[in-house]
Amino acid sequence: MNAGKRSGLLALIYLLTISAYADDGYRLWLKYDLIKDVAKREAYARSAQFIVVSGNSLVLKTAADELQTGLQGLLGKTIPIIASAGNRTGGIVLAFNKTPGTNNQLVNDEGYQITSKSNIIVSSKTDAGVLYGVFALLRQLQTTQPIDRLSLTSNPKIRYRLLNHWDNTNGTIERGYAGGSLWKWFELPATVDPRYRVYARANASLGINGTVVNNVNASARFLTGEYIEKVAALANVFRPYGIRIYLSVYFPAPKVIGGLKTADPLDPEVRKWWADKAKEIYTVIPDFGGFLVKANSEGEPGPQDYGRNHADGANMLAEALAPYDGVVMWRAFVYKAAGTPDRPKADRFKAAYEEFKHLDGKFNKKVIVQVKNGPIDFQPREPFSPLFGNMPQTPLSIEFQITQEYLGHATHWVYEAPLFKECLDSDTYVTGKGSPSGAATVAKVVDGSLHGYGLTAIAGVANTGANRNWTGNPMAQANWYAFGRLAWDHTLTSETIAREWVNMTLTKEIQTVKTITDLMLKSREIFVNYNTPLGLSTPWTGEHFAPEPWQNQSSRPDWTAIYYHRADSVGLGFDRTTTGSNALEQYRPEVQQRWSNPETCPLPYLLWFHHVPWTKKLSTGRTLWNELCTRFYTGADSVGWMQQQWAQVKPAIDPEIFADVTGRLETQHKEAIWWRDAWLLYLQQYSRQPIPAPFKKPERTLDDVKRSVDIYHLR
Ligand code: BDP
Repeated sequence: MNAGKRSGLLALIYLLTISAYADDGYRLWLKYDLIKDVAKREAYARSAQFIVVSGNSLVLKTAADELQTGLQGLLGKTIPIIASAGNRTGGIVLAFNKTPGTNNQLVNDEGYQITSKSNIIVSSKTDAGVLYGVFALLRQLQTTQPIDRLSLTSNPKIRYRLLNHWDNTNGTIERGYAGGSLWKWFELPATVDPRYRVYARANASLGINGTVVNNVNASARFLTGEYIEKVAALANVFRPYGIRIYLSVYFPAPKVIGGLKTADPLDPEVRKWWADKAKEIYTVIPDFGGFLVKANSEGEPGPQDYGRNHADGANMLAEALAPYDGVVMWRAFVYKAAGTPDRPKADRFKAAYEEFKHLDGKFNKKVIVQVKNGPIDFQPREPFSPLFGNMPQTPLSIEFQITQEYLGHATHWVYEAPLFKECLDSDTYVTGKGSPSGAATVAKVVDGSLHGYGLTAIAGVANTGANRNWTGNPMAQANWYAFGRLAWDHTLTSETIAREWVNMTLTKEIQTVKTITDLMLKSREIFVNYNTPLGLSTPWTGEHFAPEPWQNQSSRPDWTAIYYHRADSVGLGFDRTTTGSNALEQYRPEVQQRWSNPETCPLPYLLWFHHVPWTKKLSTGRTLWNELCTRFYTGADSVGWMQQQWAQVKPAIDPEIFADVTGRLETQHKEAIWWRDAWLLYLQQYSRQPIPAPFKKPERTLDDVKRSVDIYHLR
């Protein structure tokens, strides 16, 4: 074979190989593969013959480049960026206009408008808005929507839309299941991994405009000059994408790295230390976003160590930021000595409200209090935190967890949009200043419309890691995507978001999109059924993975399993009514009324609020025990159904992704049965009831399952 023929053959083999293994997930939803339908492609091309950028800024340049990159892939040709459209039509104009009075349909700075007449015009008051508009336009093409008669206006409902990374200096992640940290602290600032830019693009495509790069259990090192330089190098990469950097801070930093004797927030030297630190940061990162703080929580120090309260601590930091455009996000994830003998009615559920409610109105105007979606800790299902609606004078941000700490880590396929939506759409029954129409939902607290908060924020604990595909489980990319889309617009439905994501990431084949969307929409309920049905929870200490409802030893009562489920010979569940901890009193009377009565309490929340007898008949017609068995069994069986459904999508899915998910589902099925068996065999000791027909009793014994969990814990 001559050299020419041989190289031709090699090229062919190469092409075949890459087309068979083309998708390693790295490109996320920004694939921009060539649109296969020629007619469609040509129609798009007629409306996208050139790009004009009117205005000049770093972010605007990004917008034009992103548009050009996207179109290059989708249309298969380079669309020129030209100085002015003149009389030409059939192009895309990016217009950023700060003049008041123009774009007056745009209610806030980052909103955008897309109209198509003779040209497609993407306009906004700010360059960031244009960038978001560009990604929205590309999304139209990626999901094969028409672009010739566009009239779109979209505004983010929440101002600060952040990812929170729980990443450490040594490259580990507090709760990461997709490899180590994305940030290579040892190499920064001199070496800047190109991947940081890909990360920024992905976030900007969703409208995420901020990122906290380090763990809330923060190392003081992040505030040293050495680390500020590293963080500044990341900020330089994120800036062109409209993303600001924030840092989690270690409250006693003035002592630990500043050499002061105290970190008392009322001490003048401490205050000066923070003011100087802020100045040092803003000198190198002029658009620094601010501080996130976990204080007096789970052993982290804080203002209470000096007899001060959360507001004293937060306000000190806010004052340090006063000269700058930065904010303090002070977390309300606190729980102290719940359930100790001297506080028999104490309940971890009530802790955040007890510590924060009375501070309403006492925070500096630059402070946002960041509240987890539920009162405990990112459980597969929790009622909304009673703080929402109860701090009318304090901007509250909502913190969701994208990383699957309690949702089966990287082996379980759980699409989280329904979880986020369930909380955002919950009615607090609070009446507010603006009294917006409809229910006073958690979303309306968070987006500021209920109480008229000026600062509004939402945070998602990131699920990204150094794995090539970013999230370990390829399906978990959808959770990053869904968080970002909902942060922009919480009225989007879980289904719309799922469809978009599948179309852009996996396939456009109609039946397959349907099948996968359906799987996604059902996945969270399936998980809840085999993991924590009817309002069970598993926030005990450890990795938050293995099932151990028997766990009863820990340094604190609220770090045991038995604290939460309270199984005994009578029944199961935590009584939070007046006969128990009365946590329900923290909600509005309308909520209390519904949830305090076991007959009207929705079944998904039942055991959150009631200790229910095993033989009690539920609204399903089954006894509590039989209902539990039904849910655990159907939940685990449903993973079998997921496997079957997934098998059908093979022809329309990239082989690498198909194989990856197939493998994970197999593991998920085994683990679902493990959880089911662990819970039911353990609870059966108390219920003394048989596993009802048609379910077959577990093949293992309680001792077997306990042993397997012990082995799981071996290092
Ligand atoms: C819990 C995690 C723990 C975090 C904590 C937090 O188990 O690792 O530090 O939340 O949010 O869910 O601070």
